Amino acid sequence: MSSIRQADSEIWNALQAERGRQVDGLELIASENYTSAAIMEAAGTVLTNKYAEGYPGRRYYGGCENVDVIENIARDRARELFGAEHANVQPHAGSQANMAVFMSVLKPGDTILAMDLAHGGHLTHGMHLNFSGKLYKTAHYGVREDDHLIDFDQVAALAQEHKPKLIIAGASAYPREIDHAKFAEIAASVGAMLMVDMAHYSGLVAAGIHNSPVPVADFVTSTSHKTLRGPRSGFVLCRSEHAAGVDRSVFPGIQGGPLMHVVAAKAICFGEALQPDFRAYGEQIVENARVLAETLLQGGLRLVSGGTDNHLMMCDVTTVGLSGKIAEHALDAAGITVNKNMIPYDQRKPMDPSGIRIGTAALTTRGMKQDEMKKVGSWILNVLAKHDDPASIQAARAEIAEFAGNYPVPGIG
Ligand code: DSN
Repeated sequence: MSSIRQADSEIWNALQAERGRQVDGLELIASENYTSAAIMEAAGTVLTNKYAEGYPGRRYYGGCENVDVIENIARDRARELFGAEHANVQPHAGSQANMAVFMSVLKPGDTILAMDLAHGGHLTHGMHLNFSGKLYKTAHYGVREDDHLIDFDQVAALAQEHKPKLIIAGASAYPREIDHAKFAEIAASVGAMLMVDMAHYSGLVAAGIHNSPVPVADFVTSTSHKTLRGPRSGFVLCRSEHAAGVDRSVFPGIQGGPLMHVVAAKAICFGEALQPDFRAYGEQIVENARVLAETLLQGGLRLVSGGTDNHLMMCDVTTVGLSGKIAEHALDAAGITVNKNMIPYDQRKPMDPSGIRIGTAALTTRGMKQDEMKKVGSWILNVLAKHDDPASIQAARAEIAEFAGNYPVPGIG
């Protein structure tokens, strides 16, 4: 890092400030985590210098003998970890993984059926401003108003009505385990293919805690940086019959040269997730979320679906007289990072919704357990209660920085 300091003080200063933010604060964004030192190092290696368009053994550039070894290891580990017939580890991110699947099986104007963004879905699941909503006709299912669980009667009815070519399961803001087999049954009943976007919970699938979509879905996509704890990137798993289509779709369909430094980092991530201790990490994420959710419920927050059985919870902060935006800002000022989020049937607008989304993966990586979650929950409740009292917020920030200092961030300290 000293070369950055010498070469570019502006970037160095911002990096140092970010390092301090990550060490001193409580990271509760449900889609974030801390990579191991090895993964972070891999992302900063000589591999960033190498072009490798194509696939191992079939490249459009010379000098690919070493990156071939790396990509083959990444693919093999991804297949082993998730029990998949085929893996493509080149997508730069989750959006590209989803786009690659769409491009391999859909034509513009085809219909997809996916979860509504306002109920917990993702932008690439047919949101009208996203490429997915512009290129394809989209029908959206949601959760029931009374219990906030996926409304499978609605999914089945919409599938019958719209006869989608592709059904998408998976969500960015859904606090419950998803029944992939049920989605597969509905897809089969209307002759649709099934894609599961497991980006948020792929670490829980790898740990054997969340049911795996791989045996029942035609395609499974994921990012690698959320509960899976790898570098910021994506990948696609699929059945052998779809392998050539997905590969062609990633390259040359939507991407040029893969980011080989990130592919190496993904290989290390898959290797780490194959180790026996990854299961304990996954179990602790879920247990931490359960305890944090209980603490927040006891403190008067309403939780979407009444709790959680994965790594995240959706809190309705209007029950304590706040909006999501005000809650996010107050928590940020105290060193607690969350994101404001729409909750199902929200009456407010996306830029100032009723909810905040909270996840426990990153704090679990720092070694925090149930007792720590009770403390974190109390800080959240106190900061929300004193959101307009700068002295209280500053006092909480100091306490949190001292507390957080006891839990090292891998690769940072
Ligand atoms: N934007 C991510 C999230 O925060 O959930 C999903 O890709």
